[in-house]
Amino acid sequence: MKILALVFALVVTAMPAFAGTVHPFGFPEPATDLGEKIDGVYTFLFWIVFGVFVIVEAGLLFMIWRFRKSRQAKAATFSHNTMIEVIWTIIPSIICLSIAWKSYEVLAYARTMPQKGIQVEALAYQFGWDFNFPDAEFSAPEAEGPDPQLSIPGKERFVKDLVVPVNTNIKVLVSSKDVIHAFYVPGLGTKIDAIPGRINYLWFNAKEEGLFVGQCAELCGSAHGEMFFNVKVVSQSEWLAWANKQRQENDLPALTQEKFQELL
Ligand SMILES: [Cu+2]
Repeated sequence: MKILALVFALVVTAMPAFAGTVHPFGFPEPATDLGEKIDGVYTFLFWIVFGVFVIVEAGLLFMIWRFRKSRQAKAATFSHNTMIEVIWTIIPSIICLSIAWKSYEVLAYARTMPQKGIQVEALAYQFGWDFNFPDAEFSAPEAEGPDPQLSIPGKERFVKDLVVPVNTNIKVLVSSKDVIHAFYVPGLGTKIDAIPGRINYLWFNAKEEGLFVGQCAELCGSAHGEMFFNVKVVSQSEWLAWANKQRQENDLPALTQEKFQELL
């Protein structure tokens, strides 16, 4: 009991330490419907696990107390009970089926590419990313300077920005030039492997403007931990201006508003 009280006291005294930290319990607020749906699966699973935990632990504690030695408890000798076996088959089956239902619903949503949207090719290599916009005929430029968010004292990081318009379907085709990498942007709820010789895909539609840090999430070599990129979500007019700046450098005419609408 003393140990339990000590653990409880430690937990309670540690609580204020979490105050003000970034999401001590749970995930950052996702900026896409996809991220919200994925969090929904997590929450659903959490409450099932929590319920099972409470029931099992309460049962265990009750058994320890009820059949303790000082009560001269005697072990039962029966080996089968049809009713209990039926119950412990049916309940877990229902739980597994409901988890599968909920998961496949989100999987189907994530894996169904929308008809319309801006197409992006994300090509991973050791150790960086190329982002091409095949329909708009340009590629994302190299970083202009060290990234203010990801650079640390003594280490400047040059991070490429994938700039995309807000409230727009972004259809990303993902592949790799060498080994297996992964396109992972936690704030947008997107993650998929980049496999050489194969084209994987995902899509997202960011609901708010902002900077979302992405990273390679497949151990790919010595600088795997440096494979950052940013997804910069901007307004549609800002994106058009940015796209036209890149097109101008390729000696291409500026995209008109009509042409832009066609891309969406
Ligand atoms: Cu990588």
